[in-house]
Amino acid sequence: MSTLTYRTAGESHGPACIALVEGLPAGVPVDKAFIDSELRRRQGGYGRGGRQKIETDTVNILSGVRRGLSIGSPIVLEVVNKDSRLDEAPALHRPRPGHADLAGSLKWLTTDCRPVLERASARETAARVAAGALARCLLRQFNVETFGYVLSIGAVVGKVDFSLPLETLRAQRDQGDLFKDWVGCPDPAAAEKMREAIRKAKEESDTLGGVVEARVFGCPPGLGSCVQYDQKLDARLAMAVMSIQAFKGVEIGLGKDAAFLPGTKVHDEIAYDSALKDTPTLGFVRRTNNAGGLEGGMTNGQPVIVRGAKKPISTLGPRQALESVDLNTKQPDKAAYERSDACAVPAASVILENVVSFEIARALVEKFAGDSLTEMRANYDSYLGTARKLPL
Ligand code: EPS
Repeated sequence: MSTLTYRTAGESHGPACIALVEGLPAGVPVDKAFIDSELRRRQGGYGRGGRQKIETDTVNILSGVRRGLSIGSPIVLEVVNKDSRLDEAPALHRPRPGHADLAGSLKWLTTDCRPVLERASARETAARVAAGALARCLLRQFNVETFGYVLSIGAVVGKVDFSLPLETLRAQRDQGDLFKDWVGCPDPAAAEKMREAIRKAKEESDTLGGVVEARVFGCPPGLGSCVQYDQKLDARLAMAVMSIQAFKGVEIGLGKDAAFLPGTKVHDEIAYDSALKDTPTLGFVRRTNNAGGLEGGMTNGQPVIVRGAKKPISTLGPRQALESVDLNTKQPDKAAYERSDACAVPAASVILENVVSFEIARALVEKFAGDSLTEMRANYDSYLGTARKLPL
């Protein structure tokens, strides 16, 4: 089975973050400027700390691309760390509650949390965003588009009107200065309250989490599968989202709220509109999309809706340091302080958008497998053409 995969490597203060992407068909136009713009968005957001003033993330494409087109071989993406000082970075003995410090130190039998935190750091998401943005170069060829945004920060919850055109929502989401006051929420009133909440958290040396959502438009039906647990697209999305640093929850569509409602209020009734038969819905329309575009682990032609809940950053300012224990002395002490962010929820929306996109691209490659984009497109057109003729 053809598949699209990626692995990452790199420490937060090592020389670089790396992604190795395998299975991208040949002939996909690779838009380096787009990958760079996603990396730049990931660096932004109100509440980021000092690190982003040092870094200017851009991608170096080290293999698998010739004259702007993928050639079918493994693709190595590199994002260089300017703040590279892994050997000089000091040891850390007082684990931060909520971080990987304690669990990782016990796992690797050390009292220095440094190696653990270096790999557990969310810096790794630079590689994942690069891989996701590369996968979006393929999705683009099939008119599949992902929109990620911030739904809530702390107690402030936005309300987004999805009857508005996507360009309007994107313009609203992108309001503000990326490196000063951007919060990534397409509800201007809520965005202002989010800025205020982050300002207050910073002032109090505290941190804030939030909920981010990604919607994927233009997916044909039948991506993923119901036949085996590890082929269910919702399961794969859940794993991808839960693997993002600091994420503690994931939902598809209505998510956990579906458990509190009767079936009559949850399931999306099916209608047929022949005027829409040439769209990826094949004409099967729904008034609601509580399923979040996924039924039985497969896309149903409706937009895919995925949410992730991110906990507040676990490195708290010195004034708020939480109780911990010195791993060398076993004596009580305050948790170590490392330079960090007060809020990275806006960045998390960019990470979610790209991580979700990669999983959609993986499912697309599996269904319409081909060594080249031309072959994949032929398979895609043939499938949709046949599906439109049902019953055969
Ligand atoms: C992080 C700690 C901070 C964050 C980092 C994640 O890094 P530093 O210790 O270098 O200041 O800035 O996130 C990034 C570097 C990034 O690019 O997103 C952590 O401990 O997880």
